[in-house]
Amino acid sequence: MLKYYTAGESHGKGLTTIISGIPSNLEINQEYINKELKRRQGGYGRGLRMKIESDTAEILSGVRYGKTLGSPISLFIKNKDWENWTEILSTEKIGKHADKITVPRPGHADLVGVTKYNYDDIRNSIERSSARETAARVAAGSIAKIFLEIFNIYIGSFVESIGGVYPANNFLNQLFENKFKSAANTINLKADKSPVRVLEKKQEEKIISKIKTAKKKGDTLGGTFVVVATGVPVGLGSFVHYDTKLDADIAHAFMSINAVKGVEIGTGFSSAEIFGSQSHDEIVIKNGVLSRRTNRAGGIEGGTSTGLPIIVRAAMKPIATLMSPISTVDLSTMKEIKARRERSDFVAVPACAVIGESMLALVLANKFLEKFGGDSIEEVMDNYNSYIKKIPLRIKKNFKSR
Ligand code: EPS
Repeated sequence: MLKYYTAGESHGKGLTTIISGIPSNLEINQEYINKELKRRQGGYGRGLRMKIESDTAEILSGVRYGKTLGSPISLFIKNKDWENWTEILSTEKIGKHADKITVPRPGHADLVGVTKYNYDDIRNSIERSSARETAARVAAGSIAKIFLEIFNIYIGSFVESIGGVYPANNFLNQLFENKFKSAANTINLKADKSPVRVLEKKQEEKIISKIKTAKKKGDTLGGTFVVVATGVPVGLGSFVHYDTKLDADIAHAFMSINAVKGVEIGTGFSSAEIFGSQSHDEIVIKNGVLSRRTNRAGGIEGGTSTGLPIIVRAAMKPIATLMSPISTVDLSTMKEIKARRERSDFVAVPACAVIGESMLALVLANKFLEKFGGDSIEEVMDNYNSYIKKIPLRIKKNFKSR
């Protein structure tokens, strides 16, 4: 239903995204998109590139007088750094080529890229595999968020840990115990105030000191982050086929974020260590309606949303560019050597959490449109309202004692 593409090299002219399938008459607030892009750029531990860029998206198509037309929406984010790379990243044939990069960094796409695409310069691998591309995803994701918010679906995130430094009171437990009753974007009110997007002051101090140590040592760190969506109606996704499952789409979307190596929904891995009676969410009646005592399933059962908050946790590996590099092989001499240093981030977990919000928004908007799809926002609203209103009546009718 909803599709998007991104294009653009890290140090090229800019990044483009085309998003299709968004219904007509959705009000688009340019400020909203730019605010999301700014959130992605933040975080203690980022490198000098973020001092050069101040990302904003130019809308090239699909919107008229502030409202979507139902046609593909294209957005362009200019790379300010391009001015310094016009020759190295020239799209034209030029007389003198930039010096070739021949030393691959372990952990980056450098070596697999030159091997697979038959490149003669590692620069060609570096450019498109760079996490700069995620700016375009956040631009697309912010359109998905604007769409979801019309239906009171909100998304928020926080950093759970960096370099193994966890909070004393993990907010995740509150989510699993089904005690969090606010809209998920309220999590951002707190997380966005922290330079590392954590929810605890003590933990923030410990993390910043750990990042300082990493920087001093010329090293990098990864971490874990949590993305939550509230207001998701019961019934997005399905159990009927492997490719209809909501959790499968979420895992795919998160795993596609640069440097993410693990994705978990609800209590995920830890549920494998306990009894079923301690794991599943009991079905109860609260105020006359069906409800759950807990939300350890993270809002998804049978590949389908349960109506409870969607809880996704993901792990990001440490950044691959090290200022005190580890060993590699120079492809021009085939001799062992230390890897190349180049300008990079030391930590990007706070940004990764913001990107996770966009990825979840894109998956949920797609599944929402699969279920309630229409050409205009009004048509989608009618479909949604009719389904939501009739759920209790249908259950009552189908199961009344005979
Ligand atoms: C990245 C390296 C750094 C990061 C970049 C991702 O860029 P540069 O090589 O220009 O210093 O800052 O991330 C971004 C530019 C961004 O917008 O997130 C890498 O190698 O992946």
